[in-house]
Order: sequence, then C-alpha cells, then structure tokens
Amino acid sequence: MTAAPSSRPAAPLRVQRLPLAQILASAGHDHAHAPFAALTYGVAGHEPWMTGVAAHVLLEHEPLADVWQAGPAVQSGTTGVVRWRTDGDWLLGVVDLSEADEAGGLEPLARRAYGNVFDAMRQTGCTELLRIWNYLPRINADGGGLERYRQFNAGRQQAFLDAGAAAFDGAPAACALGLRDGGLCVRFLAGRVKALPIENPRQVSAYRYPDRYGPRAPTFSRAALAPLGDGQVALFVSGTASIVGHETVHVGDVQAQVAETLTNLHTVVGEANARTTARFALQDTEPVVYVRHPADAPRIRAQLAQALGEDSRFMRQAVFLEADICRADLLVEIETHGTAAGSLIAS
Ligand code: 3EB
Repeated sequence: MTAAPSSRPAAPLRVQRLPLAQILASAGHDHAHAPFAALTYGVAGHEPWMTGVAAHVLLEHEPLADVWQAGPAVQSGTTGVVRWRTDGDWLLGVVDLSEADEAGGLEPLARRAYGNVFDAMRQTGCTELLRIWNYLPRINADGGGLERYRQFNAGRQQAFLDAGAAAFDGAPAACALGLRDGGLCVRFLAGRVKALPIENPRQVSAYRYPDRYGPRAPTFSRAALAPLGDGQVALFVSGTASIVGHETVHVGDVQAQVAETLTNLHTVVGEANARTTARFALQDTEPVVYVRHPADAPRIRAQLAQALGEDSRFMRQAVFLEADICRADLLVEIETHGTAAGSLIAS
C-alpha cells in the first residue's frame, strides 16, 4: 500500500459506545454492514472486526463495546504479530501474544510486539499513533528481579526508539492494566494526522518518571487530541490514577484515590480544552474504570455518580472492569474519551 495523496479528504473516524447486542444486530447477518472495528469489554472478539479484553465486567452491566466507523473500503492484513484493519486513513491493530512465544520474557516480547506495530503503521501509511491499550497478565508480579510492568516498559520504550518514534514528548495516549488471563495484548489506533499530546501540570510526565519506577519510563502522554475529520476532534484521556508529581498518594484509601483521580481527570480535560476550539467536559466523556478489588466497585461507582451526576453520559456509559493497576499501591484507574466539534489550536 502506498500513502494516499494528501489532497484526498480523510474519511472521518467515529466512535460510539453501544450495547454489544445492538452492534451485532446492525452489522447484519452477512456482516455487510460490519463496522470498521469494535473494542469489546469483557467479551472475546468473535468477529474479524471485533477485539475483546478478557477482563471481568463489574456491577452486572450488559456487555458494551466501542464501535468505530471509518471509510467504506476496509482491508485487513497481518504484519508480524499484528493483525490490522485499515480504510486507508485509519488503522486499528491488535497483538495477542502468548509469553510462551518468547523465551526471554516480557521485555523482548513487548519490544517485538511494538516493533511490529510500527511495521504495520509504515506498511499502511497510517504512521501517527493516536491511542494504545496495553493488557498483560500478572502485571505486578516479579519477572526475575524486575516487576513485569517494568520489563514491559523497557521493551516498549526500546521499540519506540528503534522505530524513531516519539518515546518522550509526543508519546501517544495509553493505558496499561493487568488481567488474570491471556497473554500480552496490545491494541492501537493510528491515522495519518498527528495527535496533539496533552500533559497534566499536577503530574510529572510519565516518560520522565525517575528510575525508582523502573530502568525505562512508561511511554505515554496523559491525553491526546486527535482530529477525526469532518470537523470533529477526539479527546483520548490515558489511564489516570492517584498520582501527584510522580508519587502515588492516598495509599490504601480508595475513596481518596478516586477523588485525586477525578482532580487529575478534570485537570487533563482542562489542559486539552486550552488546545482546541472543541469543548470537552469530563461528565460527557465515556470512561473505563479499572478496579483492583471488585468489592470496591459499588463505592467507587457511587462516588463517581456523586461527583459527575447519576444521569451524566459518564455514568450511563461507564464500563467497570476488574484489573490490576500497574503500580501495586494503586486501587483504581480511569481512562476516558469523548468527541466534539472543533479543531486544534496551533501552539
Ligand atoms: C500512571 O499515571 C498510572 O504504562 O501505558 C497509566 C496510563 C499508567 C498508561 C502505561 C500507565 C500507562 O503512571 C499508570
């Protein structure tokens, strides 16, 4: 595939969080109306355009998924360990790797996975990373002298450096969670137009964390603003937790962690609004709430509803998943996204 001429208008990308049953029904029996992609929560992806996360859904919500619509001519392919779909302007890729595939452990596994992510991006011409979702089993366990999340960070950062991609300022929005089952799962969304990275002034940029959090820093920005075409902008807020500066605060106090996380989320949304004519409000975004201890979920939900309104889009569309957070002392992490009309403001 070659890069499209720049005069060709990009097909707009759209995202909607819907009940999985509704997505499957509108895809039609022969999938004649299959969407570009659907990212499901708690349900395995059983269609070529679906990719699922094997996490336990909390609070007995019906299965929801983020359904993505792009241009009409979708091609699919594989590049190394990456399976991908593209309409020419947007690229959605998935890596699902068993650790048995790599004797050297999580660091070379992450490096290989991300190396192939960048290969797929080059091959399809969708060279700009917009958002990455990372899931790995036993994220807080020891991996032979180094916590597994830290091994993952080392391989991830090296792959960014290998590819000449922005490993520090300009890193994509991301999340990284531990799940009980499965291998290393990386899902990514890329396009042809650069996203605008957003940081949180209350927090040290993750890619500048000191080395007490591991020899290589995590490679992500706190959020990213991505033009979707047709005058719409997406805000992708990375996994956000109870971290101030670079330190975890409120160890052991889930309520205080939720409050601090909300302050961080509001701050990031505010920083994003300063860089776009679009107007985002946290309560209108669609979150995934990762909860370490399932027993905390009802209290966390009640606290979020108190803060953001029971009838807010945030609460109506929230997905709660059981997951380990990438620091053993974090009890909750929230990621969210929204779209709105507007454009980016050049700095
Ligand atoms: C943090 O702020 C919490 O390694 O990709 C959040 C989002 C976190 C993304 C990642 C990690 C990642 O450091 C953890």
